[in-house]
Amino acid sequence: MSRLSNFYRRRAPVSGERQPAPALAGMVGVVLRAGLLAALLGQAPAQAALVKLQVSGAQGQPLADAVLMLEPQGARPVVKPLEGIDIAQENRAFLPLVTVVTVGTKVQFPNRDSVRHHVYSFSDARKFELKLYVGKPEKPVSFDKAGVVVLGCNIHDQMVGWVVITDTPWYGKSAANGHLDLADVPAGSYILRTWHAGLPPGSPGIEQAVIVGAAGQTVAVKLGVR
Ligand SMILES: [Cu+2]
Repeated sequence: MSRLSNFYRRRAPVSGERQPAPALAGMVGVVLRAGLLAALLGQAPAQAALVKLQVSGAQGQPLADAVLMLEPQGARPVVKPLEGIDIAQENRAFLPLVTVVTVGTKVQFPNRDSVRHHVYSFSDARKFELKLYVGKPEKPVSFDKAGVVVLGCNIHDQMVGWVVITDTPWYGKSAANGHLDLADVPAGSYILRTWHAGLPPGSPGIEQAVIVGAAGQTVAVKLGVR
């Protein structure tokens, strides 16, 4: 609703500006022709919609840093690895605390502290260790399998972080208000998987079925996280 009203506000003619109507009419024509072409070729028109997600905890409080992944029930499109992803160590903590990447992404672990860290994971999705280092380790760590990786440091027991690896292109992290928008989601049937650091250790996330229509979808996710 707010997007629509913004759209009209932006397009409202001011004195001297030409009316946008002919350009809009032209765009509608192009969209209709694209749909007709797809129908003639026997394909469903690629309708992509906005999915609005809201994550809350046991007391109804908004949950930040939940990872939401919309997994298609049918064929899954190939995902591209992300570029330039860093998980830093700063003030003896992982930054960011929670990172979500696509399968095949290589992550650098720069140490921005003056003390040495020794980053490791014992998780099935990716076991590794970066032995005592300062600055940038020689090689990035490649995350090639979907799942959840718990990061730790051999020197500082209190350090903990998470990497969630996904093989769907529709994913993200909830904001401080628990909200996440996923854009350009094709209409269809999905499993929405939601993971949060407050779920029991080893949890792959909570699943719920979601149908996305041409007009999009709004989904509330409730986790038993306090
Ligand atoms: Cu450390």
